[in-house]
Amino acid sequence: MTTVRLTVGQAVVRFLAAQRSERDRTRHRLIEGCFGIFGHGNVAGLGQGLLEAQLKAELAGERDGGLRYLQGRNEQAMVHAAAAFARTRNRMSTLACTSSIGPGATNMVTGAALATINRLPVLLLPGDVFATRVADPVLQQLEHPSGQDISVNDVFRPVSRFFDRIWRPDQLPSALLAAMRVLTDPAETGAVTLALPQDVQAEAYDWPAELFRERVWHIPRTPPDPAAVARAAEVIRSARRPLIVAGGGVIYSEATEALRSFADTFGIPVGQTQAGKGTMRSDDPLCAGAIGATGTTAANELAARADVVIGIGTRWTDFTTASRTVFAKPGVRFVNINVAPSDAAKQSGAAVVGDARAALEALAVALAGWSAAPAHRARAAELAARWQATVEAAYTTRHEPRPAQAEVIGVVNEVAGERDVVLCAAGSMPGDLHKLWRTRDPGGYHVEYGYSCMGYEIAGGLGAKLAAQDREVFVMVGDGSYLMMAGELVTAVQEGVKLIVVCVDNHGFASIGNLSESVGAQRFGTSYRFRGPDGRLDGGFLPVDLAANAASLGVYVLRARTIEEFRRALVRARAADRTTMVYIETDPLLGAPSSGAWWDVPVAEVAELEATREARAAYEKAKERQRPYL
Ligand SMILES: Cc1ncc(C[n+]2csc(CCOP(=O)(O)OP(=O)(O)O)c2C)c(N)n1
Ligand SMILES: [Mg+2]
Repeated sequence: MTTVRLTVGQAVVRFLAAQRSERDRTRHRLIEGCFGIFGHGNVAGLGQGLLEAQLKAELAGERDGGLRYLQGRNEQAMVHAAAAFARTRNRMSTLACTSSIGPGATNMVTGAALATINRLPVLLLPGDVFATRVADPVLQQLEHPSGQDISVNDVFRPVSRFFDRIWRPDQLPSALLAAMRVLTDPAETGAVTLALPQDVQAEAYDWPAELFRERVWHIPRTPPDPAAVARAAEVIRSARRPLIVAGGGVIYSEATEALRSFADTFGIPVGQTQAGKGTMRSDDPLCAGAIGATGTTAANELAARADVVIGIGTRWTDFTTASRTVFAKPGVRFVNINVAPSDAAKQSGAAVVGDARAALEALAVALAGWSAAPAHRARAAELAARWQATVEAAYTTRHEPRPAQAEVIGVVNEVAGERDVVLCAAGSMPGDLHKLWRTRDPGGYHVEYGYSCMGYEIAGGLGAKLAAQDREVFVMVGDGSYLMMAGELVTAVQEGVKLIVVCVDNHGFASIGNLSESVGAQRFGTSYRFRGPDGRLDGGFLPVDLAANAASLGVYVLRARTIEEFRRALVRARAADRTTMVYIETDPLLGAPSSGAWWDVPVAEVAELEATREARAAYEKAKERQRPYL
C-alpha cells in the first residue's frame, strides 16, 4: 500500500481539498475554503497544514489548489459566514472553520446551533486539549472533576449533527468519511464537528494514499414511496380550499419551477415561510406571500379557511403556524413533503418523504385530471392583489421626521436588481421583510429565521457574497445586531468582497420593545439610553455613531436622513466597487401592516401593573384558538 507521511493537520487539509459534491450531474467543490483564527490549539496543526497546502499549490502553479484560507475576526462569525455560503449554494458547497481551543472553540457553538437548526452544512474543526495529557491542564483547559476526557468541546455535541474527537491519528479517516456523509445528506445535514486535540494535529502518520483521492458525494433526489404519494393525492383530491406552504426545502432542492407549475396546474395558492419566501415571485397571482405570525392577510386568510394544507420543505415552526392558530378550520388535514421523516410526520400529516422536486413531480402525476375550483384561484388572486396594495401603501407612507422601516425596505426593493440578495436575521426587520419584500429570484431572499441570530447579518452577508460574487448583497442590519457583531466588515474589506450594508438605527431593540409592550412590560430594557434620575435606563439616548464606527473599519459610508437621501445613497452604494454602508435612523414605533396573526409569548400571571394583567387576560383568550392538529 502506498502511504503518504503527513501531520493530522496536513492530512485534513489535503482530504478536504479533494472532496466533491454532485447532483443532477453537476459537480462542485464540497469544501471551498477554510476560515480560521489561530491560537496554540491550531497554529501548528491546521494552520501549518493550510500553509503547507498553499506552498505546494504555488509550487505546482495552481491558483485554486489547496484550501483557500480566510481570516476571521470572531469564530462565531466565521461559522455564520460558512452557513450563509452553504445556503447561497443550495447546500452543494460549504466552508470549513478552524479555531484554537477553549474560547475560540466555544465561540463557534452559536454558529453550530444556527447551522444545525437551519439544516445548513458547515464543517467545524475546533482545537482540543492534549490527547497525551502530559502538560495538563493546558492554557484554556476546563478541568472536569468526573471525567478527564471531557473538554469544553463536548458542548458541540447537542448542536452538531455529527461529532467526533480525534484522539489518535488512526481515527481520522473514518471520522472524515462520516463527516462528509452527514454534510451531504439533505435530511441529516447541519454542523459537523471534528474536535482535534492540539498535540494530535501536529503528529505525523503514514496515511494510505487512497485517502486523498478525489471523492464525489452524490446528493440524492430521493423519490417518494408511491403508496405515500397515492395517500397524499387522495387527501388533496378531497380538498375544496387547498393551500401550499412552501419552505426552504423547495429552494435547496431547486424545485421552484416544479412548485410554480404544480400550483398553476392544480390551482393551489402558495404561502411562504421565511426560508421559503424566495420560492415564488411575489407578482405571481397564486403567490399569497408570507404565512403565519409575520404573514400577509392573503396567506393567513387562505390558511384560516384551508381544508388541506400541503407543506413542502418546512419544519412548521411557531412563526409559520402562528403558534398553531393560523390553520383554523376544524378537521384541517396536512400533507407534508420533506426529505426529513421527522418533519414529514408533523401535524399528523400524510407524510411524503423525499426530495421536494421529485415528490412534486410524482404528486402531479397522481393528481392528473383534478384541480381546485376556479373560484378558489380567483379568490386567492384577489387577496394577493389586495396585499400588494397594502405593501405599496407601506412603501410610500412618507413618515416624518424619521421614515418608517417599511419605507426603507421599499427603497431597497426598488434599487435592488432582479438577482440581488437581501439578507437579515434578527430584530423587527425579518418580520417586516417577510411581509413586505417583493421577491423575484429564489436566491434573492436570505433571512436566517431558524435561529434568528443577532450578529448573523454582516458575517452572513460576507458568506453569501463569497458564494455569489455576481450578485449584490444588501445586508439589512439593526443597530442592536450591528453592535453585536460587526467585525466581519474588516474581512469583507480585506477580501475585497463588496457588501451593501443598510444600517437601520432606531436606538435599541425596537422589536423586543414592541413585544414587551404587548406583554405589558412597558418596553423595559429595550432602548439604548443613559440611566435617568430615577435609576432606570430611561435617560437621554446614547451618543453612539455606528456610521463612524463602520468608517473606522475601512467601510465607505453614506449617511441619509430622509427617504429621498436614502434612495440616492443606495443607488451610489450599488454602483460603488467596495463595501459600503448606508446609515439611516428610523422611527422605532412604526410597525409593518398587520395581518392580525398571533404569536405565543407567555405573559406574566402575577403583576403589579394593570397593563400586564390586561395582557395576561388577552393572552389566555388568544390561547383558546390554539389547535393540536392531531
Ligand atoms: C444573539 C441574540 N440575542 C438576543 C436575541 C433576542 N432579540 C431578538 S431581536 C432583538 C433586538 C434586535 O435589535 P436591532 O438589531 O436593533 O433590531 P430592531 O429590533 O431594533 O429592529 C433581540 C435582543 C436574538 N435574536 N439573538
Ligand atoms: Mg434597533
